[in-house]
Amino acid sequence: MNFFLYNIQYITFQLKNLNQRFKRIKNTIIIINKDKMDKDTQAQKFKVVFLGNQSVGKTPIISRMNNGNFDGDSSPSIGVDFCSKTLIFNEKLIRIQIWDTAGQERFRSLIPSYIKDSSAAVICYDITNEKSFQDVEKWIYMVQELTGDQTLIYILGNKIDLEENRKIKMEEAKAKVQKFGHKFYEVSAKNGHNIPEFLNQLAADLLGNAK
Ligand SMILES: Nc1nc2c(ncn2[C@@H]2O[C@H](COP(=O)(O)OP(=O)(O)OP(=O)(O)O)[C@@H](O)[C@H]2O)c(=O)[nH]1
Ligand SMILES: [Mg+2]
Repeated sequence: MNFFLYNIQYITFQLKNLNQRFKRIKNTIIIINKDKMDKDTQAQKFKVVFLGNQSVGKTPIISRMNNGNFDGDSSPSIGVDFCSKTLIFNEKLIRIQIWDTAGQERFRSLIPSYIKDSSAAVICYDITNEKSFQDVEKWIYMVQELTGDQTLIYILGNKIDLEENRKIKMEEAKAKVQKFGHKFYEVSAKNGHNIPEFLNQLAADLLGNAK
């Protein structure tokens, strides 16, 4: 038995222990240290693409999801970046490949091929920036044109730590998003608000959709 399988058995054992002790391990995410993962993991893999106008905070949201940090000095993305996150959800191993696209217009032509390939698209806007919210609709149409109903779509309103500068009311955003039937979260990459909840939902939906 190789080292990786041994690790999984050990983790499963620990999960069962936790289950007995806290009786609430189901539907919670446990992050696995990526360095300890074998490359030939049995994890189910899903591609997720992040979309949205420039400066809405896509890269900081991804960093917060990935390593729990916030870098206040992040610079605009160039092209498309990639990272991978492995986690356990409901005792299942899941690997999410995250594509971080650049919001600047000059990189737009790169984006469609990443959308076509993805199980989920996360469309972000900035609650302090009206244009970024208006453009959410364009992003939704772009995904739908390319994939029909094949791709799960999530809408994230970022920067809710800047409540005093809010331009988009939560009710307004909810109404618009519900019209399209997508899931919606207000988050903050800066203080981490609602990021675990979003990640939990994403993992549940991806596994729920997996055949
Ligand atoms: N206060 C606050 N600032 C944030 C938050 N998320 C991002 N920012 C800031 O918003 C600015 C823009 O962030 P970027 O990383 O350029 O956003 P992006 O969407 O990745 O932009 P592109 O890569 O150009 O598409 C940076 O100064 C971030 O520090 C947040 O949750 N709260
Ligand atoms: Mg970026």
